[in-house]
Amino acid sequence: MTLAPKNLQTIESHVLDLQRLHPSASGDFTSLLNDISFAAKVVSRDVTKAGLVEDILGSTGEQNIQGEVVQKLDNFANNVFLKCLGRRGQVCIMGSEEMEDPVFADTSQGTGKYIVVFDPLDGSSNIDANVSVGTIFGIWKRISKLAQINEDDLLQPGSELVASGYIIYGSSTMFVYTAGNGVHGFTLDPSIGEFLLSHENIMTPFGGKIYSVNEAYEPRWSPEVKEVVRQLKYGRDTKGTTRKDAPTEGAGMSSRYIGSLVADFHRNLLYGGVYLYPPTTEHPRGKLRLMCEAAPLAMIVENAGGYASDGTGSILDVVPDNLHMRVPLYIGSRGDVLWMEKMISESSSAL
Ligand code: AHM
Ligand code: MG
Repeated sequence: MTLAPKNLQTIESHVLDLQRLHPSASGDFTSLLNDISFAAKVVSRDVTKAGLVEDILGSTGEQNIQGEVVQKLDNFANNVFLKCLGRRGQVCIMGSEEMEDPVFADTSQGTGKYIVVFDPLDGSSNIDANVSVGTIFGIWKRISKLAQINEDDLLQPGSELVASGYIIYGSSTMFVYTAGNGVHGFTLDPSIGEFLLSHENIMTPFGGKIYSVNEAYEPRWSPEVKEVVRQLKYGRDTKGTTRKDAPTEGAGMSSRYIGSLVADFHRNLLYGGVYLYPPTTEHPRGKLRLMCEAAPLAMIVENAGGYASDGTGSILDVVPDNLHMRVPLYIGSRGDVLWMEKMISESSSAL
């Protein structure tokens, strides 16, 4: 018996197919995605052998702009992406969760058409315990002339993203991206060093059975968030009335929380479900960052049929006021997120 190989399309050829749909395309976008996939392979190689290499685990002893402990691998991944992105001058600005200020890149060899914002290693507080971590990226287009690039080019809402994606360094390494033409997942085959198409056109269920939230923060939530999570859990409100307008009416959901956004998001995208990081007394505007976490994942989820909200409206409509702006995040199955948004905005407006 001969075994037929599964789909052997690489991410590079997938992006090239996309480029062919736009005959006037310069190839800048294709080469930028190639740069990202190359950086992802380098990070994957080092994350997966982290426990074996001396002096790579643990923290650097420093804090980032968010006041969070910087892991050595955060720094490493950040440097890899900075080095690899825009090698042909396609990128004019790079922003990273790990750097206070954006980097204005050398565009002398190219068009400087794109802005890339990324979280090089999300969930890195889990890394020493071998839990899945990830990279998240968003790509916007410059709006000003090359010689006049300014903050407006960087601070664009998610609705202006031209592409976004994430890489999950898990039991296998996966690259998931969208350029507005569906969401496609590629699994790294380490024996040939290529990301191969494994999940074509991912669609997320309208309603899910999983909710993901750090429930230990319950005492620090607003009453409306407490009520939302209660109804996700029990399928009914405090008076025993069945959860209304919900895709999974009447049934309580199950809970899964890794504490690694990419991993929680990826699982819920495939199985259906919601991830939420609501405001807490510690983080009244939410903990997660709009530009390098919430907006790129919002583009992914919307292209997979889901939805992302800040509790009042679409994440994609939120205009950043700075590179590190935080937002509350409710993301995943469309029906469930719309229901949460309605619950939260109705009770807030009743106050
Ligand atoms: P990070 O970018 O510094 O890793 O922080 C983001 C992470 C997410 O991956 C995760 O979902 C969340 O923070 C967990 O936060 P908490 O420990 O407060 O539940
Ligand atoms: Mg992060």
